[in-house]
Amino acid sequence: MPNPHNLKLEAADLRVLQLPLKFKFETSFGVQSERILPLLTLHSSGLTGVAEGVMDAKEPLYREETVEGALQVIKHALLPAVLGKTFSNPAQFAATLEPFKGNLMAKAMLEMAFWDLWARSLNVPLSSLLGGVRDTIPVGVSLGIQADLPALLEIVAKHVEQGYKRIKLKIKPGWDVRAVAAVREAYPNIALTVDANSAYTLGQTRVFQALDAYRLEYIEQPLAWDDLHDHAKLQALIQTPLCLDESISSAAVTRKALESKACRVINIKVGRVGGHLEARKIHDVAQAFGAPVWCGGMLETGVGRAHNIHLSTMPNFTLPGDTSSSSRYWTDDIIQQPLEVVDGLMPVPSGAGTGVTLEMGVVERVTLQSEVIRG
Ligand code: OSB
Ligand code: MG
Repeated sequence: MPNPHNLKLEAADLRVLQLPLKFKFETSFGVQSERILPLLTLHSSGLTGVAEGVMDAKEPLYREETVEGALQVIKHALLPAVLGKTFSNPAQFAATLEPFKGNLMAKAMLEMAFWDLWARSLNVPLSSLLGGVRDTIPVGVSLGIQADLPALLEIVAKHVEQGYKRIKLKIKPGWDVRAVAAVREAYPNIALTVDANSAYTLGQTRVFQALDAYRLEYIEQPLAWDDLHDHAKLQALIQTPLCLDESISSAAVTRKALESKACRVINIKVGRVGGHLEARKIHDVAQAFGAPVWCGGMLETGVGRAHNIHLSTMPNFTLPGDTSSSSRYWTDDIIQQPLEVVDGLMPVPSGAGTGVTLEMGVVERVTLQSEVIRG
């Protein structure tokens, strides 16, 4: 065993994978039928730490980062800053990346892989190092825009029957109040939310005033990804809590969002905010404001899904997250362990680190490009 207080990063295995989704996922910004994702493995004294990136494949439609842009930053700035160096904890590791501005999804890959490596070196689950308090996490499901209302009611029925604890509907102008009204009529009592992925402006406030009638838990990211000010204006005009996703890039932004009443609920995606340390800070800021948080998803493979699960064990993750069963998304996931929801609860993997291991046969089969970089 290496000295866990001194992890020398010897090499990085950086790949790009292409994985077909079982379903077409339509949001206000586009239709996705596969994921193209970077996968990073950090090596130290025979141990590994693994993470995936959640940036857009080619077009920056969710936020600004893309896979090729991230690879550039990872290869030319982030990995050179850490490879060959020795780190004794995630704070020290994150401090090394701190001078680099933005590129939070790229940075998150390195930071998350380091946490996994560190937890494995200490032989404990990632959740215990993060301060987790649960061994199962409550989860809901995020359902894409459907062809028509019968198709929507059918897919909602299927997931309600599977026991998911909350149903989230993707909305866009023209697929909003009618869709919500139909689902609420069929299911008067389910926990229901909507996610607009920034598709509206304040000029469409009437849509959200109409949605107030349907007892939604919250409305996720109705307005522009970088506009807290208009979210605060909208929040003042409606009863339903707003939840921010795209807008929440750091604990500092979270403080401003909650102070200015731009939202009352926070969606945390560890892959979006630069890693577990920042995710935990966001969790803590929200808790101090009395605002619940939940863990969002980016259609992750089992690798990112496992990181999300460990993150979700922290105490203020009181609302169901989007980390639904791996088998919903993938015919062959890239990890060996199943990550399956039972009665709306996802078990937290109990092994060291994320508790999941790559299924290298599948990884090799779906690898588009791969490179080993040494310190
Ligand atoms: O806004 O939460 C989002 C997927 C891709 C990009 C953005 C979002 C989503 C989802 C799916 O809602 C969540 C999941 O099932 O992983
Ligand atoms: Mg969202």
